[in-house]
Amino acid sequence: MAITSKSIYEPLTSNSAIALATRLELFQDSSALTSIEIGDGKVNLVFHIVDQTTKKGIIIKQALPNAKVVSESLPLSLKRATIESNYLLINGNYVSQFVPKVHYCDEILAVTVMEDLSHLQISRAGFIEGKAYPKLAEHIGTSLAHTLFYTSDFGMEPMNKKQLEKKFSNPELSKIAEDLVFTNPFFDHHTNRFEVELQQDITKISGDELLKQEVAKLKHKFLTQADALLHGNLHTGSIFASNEETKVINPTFSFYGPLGFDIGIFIASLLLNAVSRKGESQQLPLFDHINKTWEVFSSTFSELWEKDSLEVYIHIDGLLNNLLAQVFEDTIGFAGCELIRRTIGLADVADLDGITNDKERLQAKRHALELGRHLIKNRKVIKDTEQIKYYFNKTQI
Ligand code: SR1
Repeated sequence: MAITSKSIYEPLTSNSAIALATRLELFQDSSALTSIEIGDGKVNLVFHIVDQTTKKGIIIKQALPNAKVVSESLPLSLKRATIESNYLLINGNYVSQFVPKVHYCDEILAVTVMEDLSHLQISRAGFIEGKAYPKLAEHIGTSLAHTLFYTSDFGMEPMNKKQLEKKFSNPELSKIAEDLVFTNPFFDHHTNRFEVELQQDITKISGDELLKQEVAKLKHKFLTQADALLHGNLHTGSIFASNEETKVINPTFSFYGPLGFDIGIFIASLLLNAVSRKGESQQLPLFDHINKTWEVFSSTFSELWEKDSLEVYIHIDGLLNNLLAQVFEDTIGFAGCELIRRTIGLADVADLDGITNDKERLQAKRHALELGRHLIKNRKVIKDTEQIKYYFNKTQI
């Protein structure tokens, strides 16, 4: 569809968003279109365009310039919109059922026009409400296995993979993760945010040299190990779901990184919800999700390895098992870092900060911090997801 892009960037308005939807001929009749801006107004503009006759909708997402997060010194480039579009387009080739359909993208306008997912709910909110999402783990495990396999050297010609890696170079957004996931929470950094009652728990973390040595190793993997195309921010706030459907969104942090990072962030999200729940019966469904996610990921990745691997060494005994064992170890370590940073770092999660009872909230946060420490330090001896539950129970405050 030949749509002449603007020659310069300009923020959309509700009217110009409707005009864009009209030019794209995404609706039979544009006369009944309405547009509501539903974004945060700081980092992105998000327009929900609906045909009031058919009730059909689309989303138009536009990156805002000079969006600043973490500190004024770290502006986010408009390129993040292109990273997002390209991740969704690539995943549309591998697992179209698990990403929103992209109708149009425009690099100059920093715009992605995509499928309306209003019939789904952000899974973090659903988990907090106690929803089960019976198919979520299978969907995420399947999605990750395909994306990570087919964008790695195992499933993509190394020359092509190196080209794709360059296309997904995302230094500003990667820097945010380097700082917020792997650095600031382990030092007394001004961006950390926590209740004063947790000061002793935080001093225990920043004073734990052995812990920081292990976090440094995980950070180095994050910085240097360009295994496959990651979503880069796969927490439950980036996943729309229902009992039947799962759609991964907001891949603005996408880049080439270690195979275990996305899985670790997702598992940490499930654990953060589990620590917020009282009683084993409430917590068990999250461990079922964790078990299922790893089971589906590892079995699907193994099937793709046997079916489509380009690597001549694939039939060497033990290579795949060794790789999956290392990915699992890294997954546990990354999950531990995410547990700590979501508890005391800049970017909190509603699972914990939505607990209104002060005593219960602090108890859940102490549990998350202790569990995070134990997962990082014991990741080499944790050999299956059942052992995650052992450390969860061991660190229950
Ligand atoms: C202000 S950006 C901070 C965090 O929010 C996003 O969800 C990413 O996880 C990032 O670390």
